[in-house]
Amino acid sequence: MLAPTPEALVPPTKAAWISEWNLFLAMGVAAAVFTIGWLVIASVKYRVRETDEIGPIVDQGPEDVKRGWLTGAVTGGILVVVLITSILGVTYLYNIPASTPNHPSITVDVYAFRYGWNFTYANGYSVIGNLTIPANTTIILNITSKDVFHDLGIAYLDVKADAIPGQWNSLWFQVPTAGIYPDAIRCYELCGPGHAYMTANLTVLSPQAYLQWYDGLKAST
Ligand SMILES: [Cu+2]
Repeated sequence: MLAPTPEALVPPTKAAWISEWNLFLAMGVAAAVFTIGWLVIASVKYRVRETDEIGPIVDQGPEDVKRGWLTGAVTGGILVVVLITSILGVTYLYNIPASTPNHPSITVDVYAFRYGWNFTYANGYSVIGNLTIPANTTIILNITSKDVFHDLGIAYLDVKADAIPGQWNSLWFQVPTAGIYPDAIRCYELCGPGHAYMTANLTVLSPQAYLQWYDGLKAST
């Protein structure tokens, strides 16, 4: 089974991050064009000419107040749009989709340790270094640590959560394409000399193949 290119993967969580990023980029570019553009126009339009008589600075009264309100409204508008979309994006990403009979989700407990990842399934099957999941299914990872702080991240999917001893953190994702993703799961919190090698493979099967694999497992400790 060949691994598809990372670009082929646009799971919902990643799509949410991409649209958030694009919006911030668009607003940043708009703010830059507005600010730098105005700076250039103003410095040409209001430059000192030889014929100018230098006098005291004159308060322009209502004109200045109008400009002040306009600047405030533009800045405030940008901030409000960024705030609302951030709240919507974060709410979506942290709201784990409900499991339904038609779209059942799969929960796997993840125990981080120096230096590896243990994945424990609902039937008690436990494995180190490889997470097997079905494609097009909501996967929920409940993550904790057996020793120090770690951080589980899957760059292909744009998901990441801290692994903290005595605490459970959750994340969810879906992978649209079956394939094997070597070392897709990595630690993102410096945890000791073996940190760089603290990886695990992600194996994504078709839902039918996953069921077959899961049914064939014998619970191990
Ligand atoms: Cu680490």
